[in-house]
Parts: sequence; structure tokens; C-alpha cells
Amino acid sequence: MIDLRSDTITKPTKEMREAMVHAEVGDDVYREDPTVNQLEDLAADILGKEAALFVTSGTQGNQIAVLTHAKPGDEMIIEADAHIFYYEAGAVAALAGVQTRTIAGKRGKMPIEAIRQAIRGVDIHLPTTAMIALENTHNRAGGAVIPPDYMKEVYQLAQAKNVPVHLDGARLFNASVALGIDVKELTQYVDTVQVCLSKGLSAPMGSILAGPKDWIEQARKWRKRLGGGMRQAGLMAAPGIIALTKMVDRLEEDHHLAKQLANGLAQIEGIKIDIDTVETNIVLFDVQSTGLTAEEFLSSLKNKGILGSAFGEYVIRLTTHREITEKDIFVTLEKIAEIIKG
Ligand code: TLP
Repeated sequence: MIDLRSDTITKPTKEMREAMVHAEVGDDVYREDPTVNQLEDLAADILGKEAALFVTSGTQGNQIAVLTHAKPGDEMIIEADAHIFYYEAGAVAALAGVQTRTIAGKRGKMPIEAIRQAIRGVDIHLPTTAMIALENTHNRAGGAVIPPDYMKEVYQLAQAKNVPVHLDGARLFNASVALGIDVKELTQYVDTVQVCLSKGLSAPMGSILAGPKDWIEQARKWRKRLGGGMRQAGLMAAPGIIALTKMVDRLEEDHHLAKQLANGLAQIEGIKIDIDTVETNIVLFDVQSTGLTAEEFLSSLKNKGILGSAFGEYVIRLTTHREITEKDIFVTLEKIAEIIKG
């Protein structure tokens, strides 16, 4: 199978598995796991924040961020297609009791003026705007890169209104690699950030939540409450260290393959794609004019040995990652053309 469903499917490298076997461990709830401590210090340093916390998943990291920034009855401003709103099983409502004020964005960017208007004033009738959430790269916008100048504008507005900004940076390194800038140039414009180790960076699990020291202390308590105190977690932190130190630069290869795929798709009649929107490792395209829905198209594709994800009634997402080769891209294009020919 050529599995283009997600970069989450990447398995740990041999080096990661070896690091797991040899990892020094201790009880991380007592903060005695040296490998977890090393990962957290390293991540804080890379992300330019005072402290970091190793959490089980991107979803857990984002939800701990919401729980730590906001209290029940508060409101968060978030892009209408953002993962925290769209794909976290309603956790913001179920766990934090926070209401979402969604704003439709363009390529993942909410209009600055709309954010400004959405920030609540002080009035007994109104909820408190407890946070603004950004997502970079933006998944449902097709891996769109949110540039630093936009993030700066949001941050300046938020700071003027005393509202913290959280960044869902599940694929933040894809953004920094695509922009050719240090990741700190992006994280300087947010108070807190979540980055995934388990996507293109290929660690088997885990995310990092980073921010101010006292905030991370509160987040650590929320992680415990949620059952995320992981004891000898150094086994899982060890591949995370490799993810951060050795796997970032390789994301460029995923971006290159995604561009190849997009260019190939643009040549196939019946496929609608805007190749300019392919900035990182995610490719979205529309199959409506083939007469098939995304699900129908994907089921034919599966019969030909290729897996993808539906991202709308007629929209398909294909995601490149470490386990995809140039040959896989050629085969995928060939099979897609075959389906359309019928
Ligand atoms: N995204 C997954 C699915 O949940 C859709 C994927 O295959 O892309 N933020 C963003 C922007 C994400 O894309 C994801 C995962 C998460 C958070 C959640 O990370 P995990 O899966 O570790 O909870």
C-alpha cells in the first residue's frame, strides 16, 4: 500500500528504536526521568520559550493549552477550520467548558479586523476572551504556511488587548522549513505553542507544549489531571529528541514530493487543483467533475493500492512523508489517471 492518508503513519527510524532501548529512565511524575527532562529542555530552547512539557499527543497538548489559558464560560477566538475546533472531538466544550468564536480564514488566516472586532470588551453580559488560537501550518487549508508578519500582527493586537495567543504548531517545522527561517521567528509571536513529534518528524508518539515557566507548571498539573503523567516516559522521549535534532531538515523532501504530486495532478483532466496552494506536505484536490465523491474516488484508489483521506464531499487530501518515494508519487498519479479514464 502507498499510504498518503497522513504523515502520522510514519514509523520510528532504526536510530529512534535504538535510542528507546538505551534510554535512561525514571519516574517523570517525580520529574526524575532524565530523558524526558532532556527533551523538555531541548524543546524549550528550540522553540524559544522558558519551559516545555512532553505530552501524549497534539490533541492533548492543545487541550491542556485551552484548559490552562481559559476557564469555563470563557471564549476563544479560532479559525473556523482549525484542528482544535474541527478535529478534537468537541474537547474544548467537553473538557474546558469554553465556547469557540470561529472566524472563517483565508488560507488559514483570520482577517485581522475580524479578530479585533471579536475580542470582547468588559460587560457583565459578555464572556471573557481568554485566548486566540492560530494553526501553522494550517491542516484544512492544505498545509498552508502562516507567515511571521501575519503572526506578528495578530500578536500585537492580542497583546494590546491582554489576550494570550496559542499556536497549534502540529506541523510548525514544515512552516519554518518552507519559509527557510528558524522556528523561533514564528514562535516569538505567540505565548504558548504545541508541536507534534509524531508527524513528519517520525517519532512514534508525543507532542511538546511550550510557554512561560509558571504557565507550564499549571499545564503540568492539567496533564496530571487528564491522566497524562507518564512515569518512565523516557522510552518515548528518546525518539522525540532525535525527531527534533535530526528530522527537521528532511521535511524539505516531503515538500518536494508534494509539489511533484500536485504538478502531476494538475495535468490530469478532471482533477481540480491550485498548485500554488501546495506549500508544504499536504495536497488537496477536487474530484467533483469526475462524477465521483471523495469517498467513492478513495475507495477506487484503495483497490489500486493507494490510501488517501476525504477532506470534504469532493475534496481529497494526500499527505507526503518519510515513507513515500518519488516512485510512489509516479504510481499514485498513474492510478489516479486510470480511475478517471474509467
Ligand atoms: N491531525 C491529523 C488528524 O487529526 C486530522 C492528521 O492526519 O492530519 N493539530 C493539527 C493541525 C493536526 O493536524 C493534528 C493531527 C493535531 C493537532 C492532533 O495531533 P494528534 O493526532 O497527535 O492528537
